[in-house]
Amino acid sequence: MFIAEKRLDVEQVEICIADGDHRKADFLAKNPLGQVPVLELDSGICISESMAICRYLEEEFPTPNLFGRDPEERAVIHMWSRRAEATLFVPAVDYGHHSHPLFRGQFSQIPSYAYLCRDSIEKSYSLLDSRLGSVGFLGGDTFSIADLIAFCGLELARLWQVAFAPSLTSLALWHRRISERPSASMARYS
Ligand SMILES: N[C@@H](CCC(=O)N[C@@H](CS)C(=O)NCC(=O)O)C(=O)O
Repeated sequence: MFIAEKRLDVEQVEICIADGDHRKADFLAKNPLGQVPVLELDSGICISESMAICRYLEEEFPTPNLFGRDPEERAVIHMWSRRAEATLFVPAVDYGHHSHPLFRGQFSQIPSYAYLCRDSIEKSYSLLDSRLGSVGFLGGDTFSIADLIAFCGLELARLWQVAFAPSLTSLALWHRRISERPSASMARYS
């Protein structure tokens, strides 16, 4: 989604996790953690960790700006990015891992932890709704990495059937607006 927002033409190589491509020696040489995504530079350096990749691309290709244009804007965007990640994105990942039959063989599922994750997601929806009652985007007046993280977290939560309540009208309007961005097709599950 970040690459699409930047309108960059980046060669993509698919790694099939179901076939275990991410555990093969050639991929582990690029990322010893055996996880996607990895950005392989022309220099041969491999960058993994999504936020490290996004920050690198932001510096190399500053327009459109997605991390903030001055210290104040950068701080506000960082604050909302961290909130979106900690209260929505990570709990959405963990909720799936600890509740969905798909992951039963892979994780020692802890139902009480899944419950806490669900609670965090629902509280996050309210937090975001109240923020979006006074601004168009989480970081202020333009789309930023904070919206991207929140949107991806929300889409993942929706995949696990943890939808937001229709009464959260500011969140619903924001969600519709972000869904209409061409880049959103990269993050939507439904
Ligand atoms: N902290 C990493 C997490 C990456 C991650 O969890 N990747 C998942 C797919 S979205 C993966 O490769 N899972 C395979 C595995 O962990 O075996 C990041 O932000 O990029």
